Amino acid sequence: MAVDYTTRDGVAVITLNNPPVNGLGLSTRAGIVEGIERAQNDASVTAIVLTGAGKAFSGGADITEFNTPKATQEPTLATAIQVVEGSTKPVVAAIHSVAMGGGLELALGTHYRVAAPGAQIALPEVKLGILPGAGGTQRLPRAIGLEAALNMIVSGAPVMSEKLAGTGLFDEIVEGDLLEAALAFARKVGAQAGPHPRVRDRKIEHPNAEGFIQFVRNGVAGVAKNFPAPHKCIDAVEAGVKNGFDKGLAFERECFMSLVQTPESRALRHAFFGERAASKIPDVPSDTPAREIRQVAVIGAGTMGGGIAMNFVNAGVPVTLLETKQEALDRGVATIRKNYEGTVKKGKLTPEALEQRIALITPTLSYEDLGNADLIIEAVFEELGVKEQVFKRLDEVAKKGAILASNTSTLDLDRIAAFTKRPQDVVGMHFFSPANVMKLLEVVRGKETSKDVLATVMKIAKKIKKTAVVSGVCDGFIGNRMIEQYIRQALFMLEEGALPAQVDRAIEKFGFAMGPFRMSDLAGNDIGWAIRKRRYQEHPEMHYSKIADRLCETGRFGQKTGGGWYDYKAGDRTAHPSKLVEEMIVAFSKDVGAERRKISDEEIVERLVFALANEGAKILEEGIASKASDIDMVYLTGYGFPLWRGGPMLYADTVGLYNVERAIRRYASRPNGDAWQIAPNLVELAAKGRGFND
Ligand code: T1G
Repeated sequence: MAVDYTTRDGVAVITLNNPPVNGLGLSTRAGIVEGIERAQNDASVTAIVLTGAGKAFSGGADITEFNTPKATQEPTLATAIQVVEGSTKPVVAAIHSVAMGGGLELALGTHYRVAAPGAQIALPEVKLGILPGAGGTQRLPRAIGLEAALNMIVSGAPVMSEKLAGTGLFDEIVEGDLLEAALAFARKVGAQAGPHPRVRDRKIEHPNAEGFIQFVRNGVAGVAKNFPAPHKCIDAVEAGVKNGFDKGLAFERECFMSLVQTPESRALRHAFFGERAASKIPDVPSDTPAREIRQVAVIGAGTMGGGIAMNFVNAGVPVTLLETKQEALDRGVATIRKNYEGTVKKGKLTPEALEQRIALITPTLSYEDLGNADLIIEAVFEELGVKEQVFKRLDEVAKKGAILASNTSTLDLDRIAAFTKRPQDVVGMHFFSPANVMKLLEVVRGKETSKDVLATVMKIAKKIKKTAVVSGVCDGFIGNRMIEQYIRQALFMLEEGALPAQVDRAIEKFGFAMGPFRMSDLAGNDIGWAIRKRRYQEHPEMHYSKIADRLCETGRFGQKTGGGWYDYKAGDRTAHPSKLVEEMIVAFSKDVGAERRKISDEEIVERLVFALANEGAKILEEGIASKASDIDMVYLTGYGFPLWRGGPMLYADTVGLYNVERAIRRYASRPNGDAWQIAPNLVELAAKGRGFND
């Protein structure tokens, strides 16, 4: 049983004991009910303390049980809470560390609550695309008032327990030994005659509940247009305000049962677990000892190097920043300072903290100063010869056991590792620009990269708040290899009849932050041009539309040249459809003998997103990525894929691989269809009625 039961001087102590976070799975719920009943039947017991072992009071319902029979098997959490609330002997919750979701709802069913300071108190269900489904929308407003409760429920954000002192949620905030204090409190109330106070019996007082609820609705409308849960949270709280506790509880249950089935909730839960699963590397045991990273060095103080350095100083890790020329070094440090000054202006950083961070950066022109670094990351010019010079030099100066990381996004990491005598210490750390902002970090595993290097990089990635995903060595790793197929389809569609604005609008309506043409104009069309030129050399068999080359030949590299796929006014990033480009596209179609036709938005979305999923399937098959959720995390955190769709692989699962296969075969039979080489594992899974994420 995931619950322990003891008695201490006439007080029963029920301890949730279901590591890692005392998730309220079926056995835990059954244990709570059994403990309460056991205490009722023990005449020597006058009161009950309910607490959690380990690092949480409770992290809530066991999300792994969702959409399985266990989730709704009695005793459900609602039943367990009713049993607690119905106990004739007072139940005192002793809360520490974490009381979230169902964990807080359970505590709200007790008669009294004492908490240690520093505990995270939250109803984060909305972040999983659901809502508190065990009375939280009804009890929390009665415990801490309508405004505070609605803010917590709709945001899902944690509040520290001491901030809730003096509210109806906590009877005491305990600085010392929490259990002893809870036992003393229990003995005190156990001596008092019942009935003991129930949160559900309190009133929700508010001078203008209707007005406040409308105010919250207006606030949510903008940010939650693709997420149904926040709206339902408000509906459920409102139902309780208007129709009383019991009706509100019933309505909450209805809302929960409908939300938990939504694709949005599936996507958000997928992202929750995907984020955690990404840090688990199948053949690297979780207890692999990590190397100590006390000092980092970054080579190259350009945009990437500067951003990379900021990640580490933000986490309090000192960085030696190396450049080859003084003015480049000065410029790099000045840019970092300017970035921080911007953050100070926004009130998100104090001037003192800015100086502390800058003080953690040691600029240098000399490789000799890198001798004490535990991790050295190069972010120099993307050319193999330059990397060779850097890594040969690092091999000479870096201390034994230092990790040598390359930020390369397109070069072969194994070739880079071979420039050193320590390939086992070489790894890829591919940051995404701007490196101090984008959460994604592709950790590229060379064939010689040692397991403890990987374990170390995954650990330091967590410290600098990155979502690290391990990729094998291939051209473009995971993200860029897939985006190449996405861009290929986008270019073909221009040739076949679409225009840049239509393609961008269609995929942005699907939910991408930015369509391929606006993105290319922002990043610089010359970057794609250089990659294609290399591609034409290396893979002449790969058929590309030359339409983008035609654009680049006119020097239209995008925002930086005042025009690309779109026209731009000086100092304004707004993309204006370009008549000149439209004429160029139409003329190009004519030159290549392509019959222009109307292309539907649906076809645009299918060809772009299924191109991602199909390439992702090959990446899985080749073992470049170890799990489909890793690929989804790459797209959710690095490429602006809509969170509420869960990533390209989950989206393909949601559409159904049978339908994805049929669509791909349809496009493969049309002009430019040779670009569609359908992934064998996609076909196999479709035939079995399964998905990538099963
Ligand atoms: N269910 C199942 N597993 C969970 C879990 C949960 N609620 N919370 C965490 N885990 C796993 C997690 O996957 C990881 O597993 C390990 O615990 C450590 O997590 C009816 C229906 C609690 C603040 O949304 O926010 O209650 O990778 O790395 O950084 O209304 O986990 O080790 O195998 O995050 O110390 C609502 C979600 C559920 C809280 C701890 N509750 N969890 O953070 O550890 S829905 C939540 C968290 C609900 C009711 C509804 C955090 C944490 P593994 P971790 P951490």
